[in-house]
Amino acid sequence: MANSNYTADDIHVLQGLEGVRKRPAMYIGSTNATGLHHLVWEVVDNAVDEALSGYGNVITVTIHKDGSVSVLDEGRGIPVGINKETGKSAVDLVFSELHAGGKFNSAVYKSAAGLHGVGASVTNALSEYCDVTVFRDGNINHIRYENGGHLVTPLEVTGQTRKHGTLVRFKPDATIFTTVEFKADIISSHLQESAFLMKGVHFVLIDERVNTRDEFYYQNGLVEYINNINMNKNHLTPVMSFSDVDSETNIDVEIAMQFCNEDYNETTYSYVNNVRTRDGGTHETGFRAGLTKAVNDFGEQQNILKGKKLEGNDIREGLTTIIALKIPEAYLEFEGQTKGKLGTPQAVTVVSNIIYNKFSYYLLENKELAMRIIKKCLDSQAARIAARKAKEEVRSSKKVKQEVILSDKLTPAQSKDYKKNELFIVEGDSAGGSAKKGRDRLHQAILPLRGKPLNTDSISMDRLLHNEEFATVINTIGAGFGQSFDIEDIHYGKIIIMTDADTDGAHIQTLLLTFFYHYMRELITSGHVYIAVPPLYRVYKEDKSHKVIQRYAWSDAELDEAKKYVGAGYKINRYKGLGEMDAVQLKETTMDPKSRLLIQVDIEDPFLVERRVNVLMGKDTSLRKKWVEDNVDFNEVDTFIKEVK
Ligand code: TSJ
Repeated sequence: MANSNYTADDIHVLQGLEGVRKRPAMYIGSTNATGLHHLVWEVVDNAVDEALSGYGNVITVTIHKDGSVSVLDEGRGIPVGINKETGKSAVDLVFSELHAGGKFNSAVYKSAAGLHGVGASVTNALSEYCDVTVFRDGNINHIRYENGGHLVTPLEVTGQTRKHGTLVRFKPDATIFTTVEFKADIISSHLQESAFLMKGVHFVLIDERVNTRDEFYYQNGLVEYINNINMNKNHLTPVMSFSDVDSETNIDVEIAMQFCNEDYNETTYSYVNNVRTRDGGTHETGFRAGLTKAVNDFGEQQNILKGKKLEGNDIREGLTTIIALKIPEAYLEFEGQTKGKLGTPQAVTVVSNIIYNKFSYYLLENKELAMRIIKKCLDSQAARIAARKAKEEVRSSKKVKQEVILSDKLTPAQSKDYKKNELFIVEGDSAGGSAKKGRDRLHQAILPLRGKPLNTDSISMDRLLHNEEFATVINTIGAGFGQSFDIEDIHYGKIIIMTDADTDGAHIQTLLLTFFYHYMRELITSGHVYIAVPPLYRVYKEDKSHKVIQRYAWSDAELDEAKKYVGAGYKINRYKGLGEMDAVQLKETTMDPKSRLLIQVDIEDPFLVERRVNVLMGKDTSLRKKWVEDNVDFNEVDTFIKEVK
């Protein structure tokens, strides 16, 4: 528990906020939509820490009409006492000194804010205003900053109250960010993730712009997390959950997992002290070791393995796992550039022993279920061995690799230098025609799609293979799919999805991405999938000698620039679809590597992707319609997608 002998002197004064404004990306990663939302996480994380220490179980985030966000908790309230060294109040230090917050947080398990957080002062530094109200010891205390953290209303008691807690409201500085529009979807996803990890805490999101209120509260934490991820899947087992605390290190382990049919992927999310470890680490290593041993030992005891040990991969096919650890500060170690990987060596044995002991017991207690799991593992093993054998035969027989029969819809590239080749999957035949004419014949191939592709989120393999459109995509890419997908065999270095910049186009993108996500996940994770971004406008005029002056624009801001560049007497084409561009225009704006805009698809946030796949692709169509209406905005780079190339 947090010690309450806190004195304001414990805060060490670090440095001012000017540096944050000079180099915002150093503190929040970027100044795009992702960076913008970081401002919210910095504040929310502090409220979450207070709840983790056992104070307050409701956290309310409100998006206001003026573009500000407020966060309210029901904790003890940030201390307001004066620090002798600086003469400043503790709350003032939290907002005016870098990293001040973590310095006086003495919780046993250092969590979100204390671990990698940069602190609420960064949010203050990047805000137009930041208004703080602390309800504490019967008083309402208020302090306010404006213009990047300048104190405008010093701390004062403005009234009496019986409440306790902290309310922080801030408005991001529009001169710093490329967008200052908060997305309810992104905030909601973050709050839901926190709610899954902190059972018993209510997370409320109010969006005053559209008058909505969502609440996330889970009594069964990780079990409900898995139910949520797997809601559209065919379940082989119920969600199984295991937890224990290691007596030597006090490392607290919670694991929930579920096997699904017709899913060839392994999905694992791991957390340490409520912070996602996106690059895994020692806890995941321990989990894999313990799981593999438990299943093999059980199989051997039951005499069903026939001497062939199961590999980890055979076991984890179709398995979804959440691993959540709480590690005391003394044992905490992180690795990697972004500190996303757990390094704590003790976590290997701790997690491995817990999953081995508990899951072994579970298998013995649930024999019928255990047999179903083993059967699935044996099926995966058989498929893996068959695939390996087939490959070796192809290699050893020295036969020239059989040419795949390519669809007549495909306009292939001439080069056999696969890494340099690009496959454009194009919406509609007419755009396909222009793309065919405008392409670089040597390295660019065109595959037009007719209509909407099939939603592959909840269909059987068999139906997938009977779908001509996807069968063609699989064949063209040339590396198999599902279990037998092999990234080494892909025939294109870049797979580029090219659709109209409208809702239908967005839907087609999502359908294709869902397909890749389920059946060729490595294609996405290793960075081979891109989305082409066609321009929204062409501004042009002919000068006296009939020479055309023109410029394309991808946003309204660029449109203004383009008008200035072309000068008086300009005309504007507003492109509603790819079909409105001729081959030359399509080439120079969207296909030519020298001038096009591509976005690389990156699952940086698998949680968000999973959630979107569920909402967008699931059975509930009303959810999908609402989401598309709320979120599809082509003037902005969406978060499904990252990193502009
Ligand atoms: F940091 C912040 F401004 F972003 C922020 C902090 C925002 C919000 C919404 C809440 C909080 C916050 C901080 N809520 N609760 C606290 N708790 C403390 O700062 C606190 C209170 C009492 C004691 C103590 O030892 O008596 C210690 C701490 C760290």
